[in-house]
Amino acid sequence: MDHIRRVVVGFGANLGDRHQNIADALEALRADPDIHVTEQSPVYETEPEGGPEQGMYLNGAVLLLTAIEAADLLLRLQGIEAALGRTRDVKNGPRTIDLDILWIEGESIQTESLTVPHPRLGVRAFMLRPLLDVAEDARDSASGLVFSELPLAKVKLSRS
Ligand code: PH2
Ligand code: MG
Ligand code: MG
Repeated sequence: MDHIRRVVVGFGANLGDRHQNIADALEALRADPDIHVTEQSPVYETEPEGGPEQGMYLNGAVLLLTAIEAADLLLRLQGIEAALGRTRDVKNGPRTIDLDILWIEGESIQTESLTVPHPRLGVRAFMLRPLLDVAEDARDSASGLVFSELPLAKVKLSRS
């Protein structure tokens, strides 16, 4: 446990009852006593990017206040994914629920299991738009890059 800071977690679903999977995942996050969910972006319907041919995604993000360390948070997110039936067979393939750490205020992390900010934040509107919805002022602490100044920040997504 360190200090409390803002964290943005992105969610995505394109298998089963997508809205229900997202609702269940967010409920599990809220049930964690070490995590305070303070904002939620709209839910957007987005074209799948990468991977095999697959169905449309629902994507969004939540803002958390938490003191738990990134590696611990990642394990908790993976626990929620597993509890909701997430399997990992096809890279970038369809999934019941995907929970990704998009940004942690003031932190820059590169380990084998985790890169923060998310390495594709600048090239995927379905991550960047929801991030800015809940943390408009977010910046990359290593480079100083202000995410709202990225070209992709102007892209409009359709709400589900
Ligand atoms: N996630 C992927 C691969 N492709 N496409 C969309 N639209 N949304 C996603 O969340 C997504 C994706 C792998 O994590
Ligand atoms: Mg993931
Ligand atoms: Mg992902």
